[in-house]
Amino acid sequence: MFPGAENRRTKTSVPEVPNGIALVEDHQAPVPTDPSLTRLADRFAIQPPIGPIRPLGQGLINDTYRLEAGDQSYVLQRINSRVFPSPERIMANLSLLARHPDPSGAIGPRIPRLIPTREGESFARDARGEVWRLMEFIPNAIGLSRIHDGQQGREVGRVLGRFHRWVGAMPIERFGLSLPGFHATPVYLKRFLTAIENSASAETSAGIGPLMDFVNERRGLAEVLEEANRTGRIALRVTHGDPKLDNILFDEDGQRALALIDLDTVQPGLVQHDLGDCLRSCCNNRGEGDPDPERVRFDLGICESILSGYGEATGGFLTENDIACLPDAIRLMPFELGLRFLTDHLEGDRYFKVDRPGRNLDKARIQFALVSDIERQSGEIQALIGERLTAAARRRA
Ligand code: GN1
Ligand code: MG
Repeated sequence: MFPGAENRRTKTSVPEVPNGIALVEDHQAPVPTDPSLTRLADRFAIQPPIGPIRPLGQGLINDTYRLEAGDQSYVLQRINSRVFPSPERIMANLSLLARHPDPSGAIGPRIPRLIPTREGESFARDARGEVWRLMEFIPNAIGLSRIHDGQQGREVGRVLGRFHRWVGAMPIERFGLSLPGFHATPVYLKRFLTAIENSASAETSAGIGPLMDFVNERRGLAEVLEEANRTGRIALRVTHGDPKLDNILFDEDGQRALALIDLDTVQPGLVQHDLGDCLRSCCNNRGEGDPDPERVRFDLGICESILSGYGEATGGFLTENDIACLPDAIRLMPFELGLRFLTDHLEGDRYFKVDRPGRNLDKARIQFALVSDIERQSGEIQALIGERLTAAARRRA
């Protein structure tokens, strides 16, 4: 068991719940269902009567609800149109996944099934033009608020590896860009520099100075993956885009990873983004929302277990160049997310949902602290990659 993971079910302040992604809302008094939500849900091909509809999860972009209808549970979601320019493209990518079931049934992890509208469309628009879709709620599954032991870490690695192998066999040219520039770190860097220029000096001085220095010292990092792709060292592949821990569902014992959810950002990208992002999320065992950057650690034990699960599931899938870019990717993803949180703070919290002013700033500090801890342990991380991935790739080759 990893340090700090004791008493997993009793000590966590937010309990793990089915499809749970930490359902804080479940512990509040039930809120009467908004009738407009019920009318929306009724446009999809489900068995009435439609029961209660409650907020679900902690996503930072879309609005997500759980609803009961007939004897089934569903996930109703409004896609944030300020973030995703073309819901049609998301849906087209999702139908490509649905049309390429894994022939052996053993490789592809489960993904939520889409429920069409009564007219057979994959989504519905409300009166304001907002896009809504309905998915199955995967039963008997839980979300974990943290990784507690090596078994869970290996499962995370395996499920991501199985996903990559599965989508890796699909024709990448048929996947559209559902979120263009999603991991274009140099563009995020430019936008950050502009936001700094535009923000009032009082705000810039209020604790932002050291963060600006932190970013300035690492400007070169922003380019590394794009450069490796531009020069042909690493290729685009179909990626998940957002494989953070919240988006991996486990069985009720927390022993096996069953499903990958939140597939809006499935698109051509770099597997390094996915691996880096998954490690960024899972190896920071205090979570993105911890208030204290001093306590942030990149947990090597979790990293090792995830890499070993990924290596087992993928064997020789990654090339030696792919693997050589991973240490940079592991530093890059928390750097990128920190930049995104900080920029959003400077721009007035317009992108990520926040529960209070200053939240994005605190979250940026946590991501940057993670970058620093990764840098402190770069030798060990490099060694783990060698043991768990390079060796596996050579055995397969
Ligand atoms: C956002 O909405 P959600 O919570 O699935 C974001 C990810 C970040 C993540 C950090 C489309 O994901 O890139 O890594 O927050 N998604 C988008 O928690 O920007
Ligand atoms: Mg997401």
